[in-house]
Amino acid sequence: MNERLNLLDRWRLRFGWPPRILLVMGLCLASFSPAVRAQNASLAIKVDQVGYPLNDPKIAFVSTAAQSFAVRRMPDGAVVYRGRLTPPQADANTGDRVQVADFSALHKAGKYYIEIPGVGRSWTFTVGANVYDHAFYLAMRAFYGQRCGMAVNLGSEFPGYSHPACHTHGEFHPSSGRSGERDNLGGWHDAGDYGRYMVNSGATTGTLLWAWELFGTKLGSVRLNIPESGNGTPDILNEIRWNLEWMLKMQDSDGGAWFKQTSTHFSGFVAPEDDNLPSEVIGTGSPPYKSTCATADLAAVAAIAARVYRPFDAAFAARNLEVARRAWAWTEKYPNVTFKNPTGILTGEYGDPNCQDERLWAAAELWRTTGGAAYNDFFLRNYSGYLATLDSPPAENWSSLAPMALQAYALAKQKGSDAKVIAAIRERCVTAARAISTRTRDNPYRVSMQAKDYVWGSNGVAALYGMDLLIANIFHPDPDSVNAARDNLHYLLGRNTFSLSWVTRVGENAVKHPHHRPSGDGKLELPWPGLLAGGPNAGRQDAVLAALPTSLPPAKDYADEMASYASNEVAINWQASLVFLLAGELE
Ligand code: G3I
Ligand code: 9MR
Ligand code: ZN
Repeated sequence: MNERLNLLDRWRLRFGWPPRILLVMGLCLASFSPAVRAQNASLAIKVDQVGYPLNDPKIAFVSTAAQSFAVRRMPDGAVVYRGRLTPPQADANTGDRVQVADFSALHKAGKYYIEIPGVGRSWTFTVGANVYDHAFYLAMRAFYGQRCGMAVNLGSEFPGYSHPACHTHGEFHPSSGRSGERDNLGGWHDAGDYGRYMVNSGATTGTLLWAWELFGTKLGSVRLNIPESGNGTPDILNEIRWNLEWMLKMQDSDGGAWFKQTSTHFSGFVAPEDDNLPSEVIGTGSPPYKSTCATADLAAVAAIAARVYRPFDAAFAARNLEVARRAWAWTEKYPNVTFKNPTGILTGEYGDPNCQDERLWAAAELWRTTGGAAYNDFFLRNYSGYLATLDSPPAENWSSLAPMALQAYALAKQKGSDAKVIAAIRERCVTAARAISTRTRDNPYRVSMQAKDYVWGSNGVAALYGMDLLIANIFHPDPDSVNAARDNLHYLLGRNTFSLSWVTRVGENAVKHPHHRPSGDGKLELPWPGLLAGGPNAGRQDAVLAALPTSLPPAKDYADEMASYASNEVAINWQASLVFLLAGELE
């Protein structure tokens, strides 16, 4: 011992501190320096890990007893704001006792964290202009990563995140009424699996096209760094077209659309190019083989595309219109052919016993695009029973299209629309938005979510609340609606009981193990970027969730585990709702 000390002393005198000791000292010092302390952030402090716009309310939550907080600047740790926490409020959906740290008065742009004596520090966040730009870029570009049938490469930003063309071998399954080869290359992988499903594509593509129609002035110049970038068409429309082209190919010559194109069963957790199961065009199993929900969704989406793409590619727009009209005509002949998995098919069912709401949506979009009286008549004959669906978002937006149908009619500026009906729809949306924003303000975590909303894909429900609030804000501008919409975004980006950002690679503590085959094939350490995980699900339809303590309240029924497909899967429909919400929040 003595000898070692002497050695050390002699070394120190001659050469200074040995490198190993310097390293240890460095680490000790570093643990006090704000730059690295983020690793020790306390999950009891919940912030939006992306950030807060400069002049917006800025609120963090604390789920452990404390009195005061400080906001510190990165990287030097200087205190820029001090405040007191509000008394705790019990939150039934999480079981947490929640205190509020309000630092809305902080108006200086920068990167910060919150510190609470005796508790610790938060993840870092930004205050400033354009805080959501990069999150929007990643979330929209995530669709590019889901492309099927072509090689994908995220480039130098995410080296190694690439895959060769996948699912290139396709064929008609006997349930389609046809046989033989049919590749239908294209489209987006639906979710963590590699299937392509028309009805989920419908809500997704419609939502994204709406984001363009409503917020296009903010989106037009966003470059997504995709193969089509620079071709003269805005990138968001380039990306959407990849899926649209596949949807168009799913239409049979009689105008009807097959339901889905998937393997017979889910593949293992392999990379897309390693899934060699044939991609089957799947139908209902008996004449007319096509499904009304799929066909009506195609009609709606193609009708929107017909007006959106007109300035950029008139021929493509015209093709969409033709598809939409023929699809609509097919649904008139077959108003409710529903789909169930045929024998031997085990992939997602997207079961829906009623396609009337899909038809209502198609009618509204066709009316909005063409002004054809028959579409208006159909809408006016059928809309009234659906008004109540505007009060809160559906659990499954892929199966409940009535809200989009009604909103489409009220957004249309079509000569000959029924003004009273438009007024009634707008009134219902605005009244709902008032109730939702009041409830959101009173909720301890300031989310619009109610206990019933913690279902499969609940994060999509949170995003849909945001979407409805933003649409209501178009009908009747109201800062409360905009703030409540953003509160739901804050929830998704980390201001939640888990202090977790549910968008991969967005925020310091983002979801790491989504149910997503390309991320989980064992070749990559971190998941593909920009993807929204499903979220807490009190239905608990997988083994991971089923093993959680039964006493957990609904908003806690979540696990960041790959095996939890019922709470941690990514899916294009809730991804699209996130993109819409982010698009609405861009400055
Ligand atoms: O709405 C009811 C609710 O009232 C009830 O209390 C609750 C009880 O469990 O169930 C709720 O319905 C659930 C519904 O999701 C809405 O959350 C169903 O049980 C549940 O089975 C259904 O899950 C669907 C899931 O497929 C299983 O069919 C999801 O909506 C749907 O998004 C999901 O979609 C899958 C595809 O099949 C395959 N690809 C991946 C995709 C995403 O996970
Ligand atoms: O990976 C599948 C996911 O995309 C689906 O949403 C989910 C429910 O249909 O099913 C997943 O596949 C699981 C299958 O249903 C049961 N065996 C385990 C599979 C996941 O590894
Ligand atoms: Zn594929």
